[in-house]
Amino acid sequence: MFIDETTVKVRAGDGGRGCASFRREKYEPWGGPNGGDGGKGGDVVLRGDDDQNNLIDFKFKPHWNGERGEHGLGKDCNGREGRPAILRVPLGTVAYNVATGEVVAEILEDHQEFVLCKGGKGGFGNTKFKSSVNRSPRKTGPGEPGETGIYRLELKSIADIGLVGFPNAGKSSLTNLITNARPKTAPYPFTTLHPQIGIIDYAEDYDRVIMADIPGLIAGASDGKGLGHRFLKHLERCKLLLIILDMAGTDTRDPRDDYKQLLKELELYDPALLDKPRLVAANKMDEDSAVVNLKKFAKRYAKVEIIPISCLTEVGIPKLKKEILKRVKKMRPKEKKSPKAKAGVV
Ligand SMILES: Nc1nc2c(ncn2[C@@H]2O[C@H](COP(=O)(O)OP(=O)(O)OP(=O)(O)O)[C@@H](O)[C@H]2O)c(=O)[nH]1
Ligand SMILES: [Mg+2]
Repeated sequence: MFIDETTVKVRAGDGGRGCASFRREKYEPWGGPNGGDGGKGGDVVLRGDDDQNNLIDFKFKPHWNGERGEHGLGKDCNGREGRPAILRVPLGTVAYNVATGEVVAEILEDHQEFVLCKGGKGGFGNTKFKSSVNRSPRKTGPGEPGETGIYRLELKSIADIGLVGFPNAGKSSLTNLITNARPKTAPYPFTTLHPQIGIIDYAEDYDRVIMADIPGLIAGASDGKGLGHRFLKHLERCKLLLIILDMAGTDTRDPRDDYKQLLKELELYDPALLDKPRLVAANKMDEDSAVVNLKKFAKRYAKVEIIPISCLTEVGIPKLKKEILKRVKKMRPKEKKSPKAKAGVV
């Protein structure tokens, strides 16, 4: 099961109570106050974890509580801090506060932490209430309650490029061919039911590009047809969209209409997706009908650059891989070089 949206109810630990106690020893029957403070309650923390790839853990365990801080003890012993509740989330997780709808955190790196709810402070022991006028206070502080909240967690995968296409266009075949991911491929629609993230390894360039294969889109996806727009959020972080067209028209559709429909569905989900750079790959070029269709397509979309490929014969695949790297490199934020490095000193 792949879960990319879920709600959690969290509660940080309460602070421990302060202690009222007095020093009592042999020959010291009226010693001063020595009650320790209560410990702080455990926080509820989101932590990025590279090994997680979906939010399934939180679907089955939606309640997370930080531990209560221990109460203070006599002999000036402070209570132990409560252990935090750590929610290990996949990279790309966004947390929304359900009450306000605000984004409270975005976890993008391994081990990145964000405190969702703070544990309550521990109460003071009676030692802290000692003053010049009250040498033996019995007063202690109660621990503060821990914060609570309901948060929606949403996973928006981190990938450089996202595949967009109708079912059966060959998205998963391409993913199998050029990345380390092995999604299932089959001649029926909706073989891929959830996003699959793969890495394209460019060993000769010492580089790698992350690609997301997402379930196919069909006309009317905005109205919930097929798998609808459910998985389009995984395209939001992509630098480049790779549109895969079944140029052979195997499912008796016209690739020209497919292209138009795909762009329309992207726009209906979020017009910002159309601002992302796109690359169009015409797949199944090994079939005769594809050659004819490609001519027609090129005529209608004269300005669109198309890379003809075949996942079966691997024609055009090296060119596509190169083009992907070239475009992704362009989109990466440039590293600022120090003036010394520029001058070649270091
Ligand atoms: N002839 C030919 N068939 C191909 C080519 N690429 C993929 N196919 C076939 O097309 C069918 C669908 O391929 P998939 O890779 O599963 O398509 P998909 O786009 O991932 O489909 P969904 O997961 O359902 O959205 C499979 O039977 C593949 O063998 C190609 O270049 N040429
Ligand atoms: Mg697929």
